[in-house]
Amino acid sequence: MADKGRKHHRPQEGKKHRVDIRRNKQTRTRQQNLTQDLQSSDETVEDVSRGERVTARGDLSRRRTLVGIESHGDQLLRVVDEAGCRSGRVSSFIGLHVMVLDDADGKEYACSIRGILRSLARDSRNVVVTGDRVLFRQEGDVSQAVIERVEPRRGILSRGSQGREHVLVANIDQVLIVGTAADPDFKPQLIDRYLVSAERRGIQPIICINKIDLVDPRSLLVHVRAYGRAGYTVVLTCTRDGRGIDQLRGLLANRQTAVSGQSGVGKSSLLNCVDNELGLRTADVSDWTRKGTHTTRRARLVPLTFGGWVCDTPGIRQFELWDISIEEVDGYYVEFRPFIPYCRYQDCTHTHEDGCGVKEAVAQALISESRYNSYLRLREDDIWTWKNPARGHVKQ
Ligand SMILES: Nc1nc2c(ncn2[C@@H]2O[C@H](COP(=O)(O)OP(=O)(O)O)[C@@H](O)[C@H]2O)c(=O)[nH]1
Ligand SMILES: [Mg+2]
Ligand SMILES: [Zn+2]
Repeated sequence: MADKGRKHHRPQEGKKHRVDIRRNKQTRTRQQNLTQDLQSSDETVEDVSRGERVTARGDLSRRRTLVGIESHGDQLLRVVDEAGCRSGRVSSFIGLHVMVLDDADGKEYACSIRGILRSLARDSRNVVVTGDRVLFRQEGDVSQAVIERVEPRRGILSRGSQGREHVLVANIDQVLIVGTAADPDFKPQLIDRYLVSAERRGIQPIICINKIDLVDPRSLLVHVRAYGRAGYTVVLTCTRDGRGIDQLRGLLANRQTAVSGQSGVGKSSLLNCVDNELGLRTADVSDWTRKGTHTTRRARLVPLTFGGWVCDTPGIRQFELWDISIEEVDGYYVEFRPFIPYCRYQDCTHTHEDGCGVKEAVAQALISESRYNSYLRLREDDIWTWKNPARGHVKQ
């Protein structure tokens, strides 16, 4: 069997690597070793697919500690010997390294990924993602470590890319949808797109309308009421005079939050206000000009000093409604739901039909006009065209 692989994983060789590491040239050595580890990990995948002999061999199994595979929903998980493993959370990606924040000592470890994990993932881009809970093992006495296992995910934000799911961040409790009262203009239909996306994923949304210093806040009341009646939490904020910041801080404390919203709405400014230790860059001009490259940037977790995490999610334009069809959108306008059963036609679109329960509810002011209008606009949006190339031009 895997002669090549076995040779590569001879324990002596592994030991030699470790001895090679000198503190004075730590960075350089570490980089080489990580690259090497990524290569050898890939060969481990072959070893495993060829049978169990790898685990049966004492020396090898001690190094590889492969015990088995278990399935959890649609995820395949690796069962590892937890002795010697540490638990942590993936905070970011730097080059080839996955940065993992250790639960116990709060330090960040640059990790590589055990090759077998790649063959367990349905998609190579989703092997390890920001927010993942992982078990990792330190190898040698430097801060070189390997991720051994990725825990089951919940609360995922993802986007579609060529018909496949690309997970942006895992294990979030809620999504903060940031819009503006002005500059750029207040766009309820955009907020509603994010809401539909959050509802689709079963993630609790919080709506934040920032820059209220630029308008008379009373002009927002009709919208705030509509969201409130639909059951959403709305917070009005201003980073200039601090209105709403305490309330926002309370909503973020001890929770893991993905922050969504167009560039320029004040996401970074808001986060700096709720936690002035963060020092995030704001009004980054390159954020505007590099729109195209946003999609390749990975999400980064930022710990809050008062507990909890936030994550600025890039690639937001693309991920919004990629896995939702126009026919199911009405169900994600949560306050429409009670009235849909009263529609005469089962496939009612609530636009032109007679005997429509939703339109009736709008007429009786049981559903707000602003939300209903945003529903109509969403249906007319060209996102449905690029989602279904057959219907027209494919838009990136
Ligand atoms: N008038 C006003 N401007 C704000 C407010 N919050 C942020 N800004 C400005 O909006 C611009 C974009 O802010 P930034 O935090 O970089 O937005 P991001 O792209 O969403 O992270 C900056 O020029 C900020 O100074 C606010 O409450 N009121
Ligand atoms: Mg920003
Ligand atoms: Zn209807």
